[in-house]
Amino acid sequence: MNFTKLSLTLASIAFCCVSCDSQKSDQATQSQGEPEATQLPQGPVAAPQGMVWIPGGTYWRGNNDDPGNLQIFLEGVTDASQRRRIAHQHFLEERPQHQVAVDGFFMDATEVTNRQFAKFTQETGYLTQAERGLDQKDFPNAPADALLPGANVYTKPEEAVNPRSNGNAWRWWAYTPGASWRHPEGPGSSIEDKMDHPVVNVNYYDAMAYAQWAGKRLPTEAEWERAARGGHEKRMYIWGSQVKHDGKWMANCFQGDFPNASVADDGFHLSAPVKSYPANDYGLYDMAGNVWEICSDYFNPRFYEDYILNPVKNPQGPKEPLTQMQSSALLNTGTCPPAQPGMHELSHLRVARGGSFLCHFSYCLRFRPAARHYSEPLTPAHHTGFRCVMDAPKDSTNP
Ligand SMILES: [Ca+2]
Ligand SMILES: [Ca+2]
Repeated sequence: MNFTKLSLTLASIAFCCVSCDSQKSDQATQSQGEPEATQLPQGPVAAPQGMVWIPGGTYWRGNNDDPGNLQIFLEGVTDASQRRRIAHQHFLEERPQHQVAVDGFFMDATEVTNRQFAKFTQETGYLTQAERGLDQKDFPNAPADALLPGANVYTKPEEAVNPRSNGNAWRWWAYTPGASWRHPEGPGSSIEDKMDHPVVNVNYYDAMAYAQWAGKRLPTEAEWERAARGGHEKRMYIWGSQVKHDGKWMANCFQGDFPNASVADDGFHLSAPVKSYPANDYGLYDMAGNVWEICSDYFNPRFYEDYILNPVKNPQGPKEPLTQMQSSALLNTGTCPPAQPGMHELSHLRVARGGSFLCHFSYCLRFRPAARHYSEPLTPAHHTGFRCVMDAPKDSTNP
């Protein structure tokens, strides 16, 4: 990988959206919704501590419809062909909606928290990608300061930007040496008062290491969406058809002028403690928003178009990885350039689901169960974490 590519990748941490500090504001807060255990689906054996049972079955995955913000992307665009292109590509990665079947499994009720991740590192001495930095041997053309330990941190733009204008994408991200799960916003920040917040600034390999230690695994994206929907077919949002429910925010996302000014009508500028919002009908918290959740699949924005030609139960995702440049080309042109020789596995995109505290209705409207995006292992980010799943015992009857 040459420096140009590394710079591009480091500068272009995927996703969306924003904030300021993660102190709870004095704005409206959500009531907590502790589901009654007796109302939740029952698995073949008792659920491990902190996990809930996700029943297997066939469900509708994906979404064919405008989630409600297409008109915002079309504002000021008069050229008919450009309007058609924008409409076609609007959340194209979620189409076509199709049926998919998965077996039942146990899933963490919450995102993995700093408290849980700290126990893992205390017992194993594990250092995350963001703490280790990059190896010059893997990126021989990169300057030393591009290899420093660190992560991508949301940084409020100095001048207001329109995120939908060409050239503005990701201008609210800064590669921040010293940022890690222990220092979410960089040197000087800490998790001292955030032990029940989701761990962030971790990548796919960090998540895999934690899962192995915990005797669990990462979910496939088919499992993740099955779980997020809570048994409700074809809903735009976990809680229904509207972005808010009964006038309340049901997830930690971004309100205000994205990415320039957060007002935190939902109570939080950055991450929130897990369980700050109501659970879904499977007893899962924060499947919408708070932090993105890394899944086990490689990411391909056109994967569903291939999958429907050869559907299988318990799909594991694409066989071949894509880099960010390949994924963008595939999404924009429908063709995928060949992989660059020597691209490191840290450049292989993995699926991320659920959106984050930086997702705004006008831009990255991805705190929806069908929404798909990616996490690049090379660039851990402070709006991305994960949760784990566990299979039912092999000798049990999978209900
Ligand atoms: Ca928020
Ligand atoms: Ca989440």
